[in-house]
Amino acid sequence: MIEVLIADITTLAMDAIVNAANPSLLGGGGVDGAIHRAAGPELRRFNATLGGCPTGEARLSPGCRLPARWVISTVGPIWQGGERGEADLLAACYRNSFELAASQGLQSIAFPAISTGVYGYPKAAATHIAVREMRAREADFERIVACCFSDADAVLYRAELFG
Ligand code: AR6
Repeated sequence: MIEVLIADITTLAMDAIVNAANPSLLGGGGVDGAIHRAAGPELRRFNATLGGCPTGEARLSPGCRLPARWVISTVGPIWQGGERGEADLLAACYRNSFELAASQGLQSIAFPAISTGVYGYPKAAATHIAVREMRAREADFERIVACCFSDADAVLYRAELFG
């Protein structure tokens, strides 16, 4: 089942929450900053052992002090106008995150709107890709949550899902 929630993703008690990280995996602003603050310094210490993550890929970390059991960090593309493979890279973020979760036997996973903040991906186009990739894995998970940080984002997700 795919659900749209308006929430701070750090509050969600899921098997995994996905982080919209940067390639260092060592923290940053936006949802990445919020997740590192809520998880505590253990997350940064663990991630320092991972050796970074290229754009489009995903890495698994323990949830540390979060209510979520695991953090899946993925690195979205920086929007550069749309001709630099951004759509495929964004889809890869969702696919690789789902693949990692499935390989661990996880049943519930929440995603933020990857790349749509600091990385500048146009929200409607990103939502279309996110929902398409969620639908592709809907049968494999008990709960898939699109965790929106604003009412406006939730309107986009609901339109894409139910409109
Ligand atoms: N819970 C859920 N969603 C949130 C939260 C939160 N606590 N905080 C922000 N969002 P962004 P990006 C939403 O900028 O575009 C970081 O510095 C936000 O409203 O966090 O992939 C990293 O280190 C937006 O809809 O991620 C990278 O350098 C969405 O999360 C860079 O930003 C994504 O916005 C990644 O940029």
